Amino acid sequence: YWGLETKRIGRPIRFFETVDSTQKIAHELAANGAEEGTIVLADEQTMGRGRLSRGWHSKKGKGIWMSLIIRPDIAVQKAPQFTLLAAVGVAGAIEDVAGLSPKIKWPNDLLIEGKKVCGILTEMVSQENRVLAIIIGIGINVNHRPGDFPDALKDKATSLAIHAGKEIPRAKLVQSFCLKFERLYDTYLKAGFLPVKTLWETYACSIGQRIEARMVQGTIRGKALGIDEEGVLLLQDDSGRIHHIYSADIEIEKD
Ligand code: BT5
Repeated sequence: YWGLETKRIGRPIRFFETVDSTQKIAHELAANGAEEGTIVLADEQTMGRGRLSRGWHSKKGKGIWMSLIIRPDIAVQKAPQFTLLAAVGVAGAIEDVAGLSPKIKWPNDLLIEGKKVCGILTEMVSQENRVLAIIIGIGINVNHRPGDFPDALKDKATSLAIHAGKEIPRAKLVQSFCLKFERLYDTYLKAGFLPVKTLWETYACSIGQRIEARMVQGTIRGKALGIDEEGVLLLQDDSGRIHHIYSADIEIEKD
């Protein structure tokens, strides 16, 4: 029905018209033994969430609101790498299906012309430092027109249709994402994060630039040097000191 060419990813896809959050449902399924590759997909979310209990605007019929369950046997510290892996998968699917060139802003945003078109939320269930399940929430603004966004998002959000000048078939995007993600994931399981990192770098927009990293502990300004072999952001402040950033909101400074 979904026309998938994958072996595991998107098998099955559990589709709902309206849910509070696909992330919440995926957590429940994962706790009840859902198999790796299961996707929860919804046409509308009434309580879509971002990081740090922020909201995610998920208008009915306009986007892809989905959560993917995977079960790699890895240490918990590696789980954030899946935000980067998923971002590469989404970027590739957008190129293929919409013919657009999105940029990835570390760690979890995809941008088109500086505006957010996709956000990713990676959460996990673990036991004794090992991952039991990773739940990757992905929100892609697909067929919104400018007026479909609430006022608070008008200046910072965009959709694929706005840039492509036409509606984009959502099922094709899901298919393409599943295939790309499965290939990346297989590569990751065989060869580790390095090949994913190399691909990620071809899409990255914040590297080499002056940025501001806002964290719970405070803000650091400096130059983004790149990511290390674990996916951690390296930020050099004006005194030359290099900070390892595990999670933050990044603002690219305009010159
Ligand atoms: C994210 O958080 O970007 C992660 C978003 C993950 C959403 C997916 S949808 C399927 C799954 N189920 C869920 O419930 N969630 C996941 P963060 O980096 O914290 O960004 C959140 C911020 O992005 C908000 O505070 C807004 O400023 C902005 N925002 C909200 N909705 C948006 C939208 N549709 N498009 C662009 N920006 C948005």
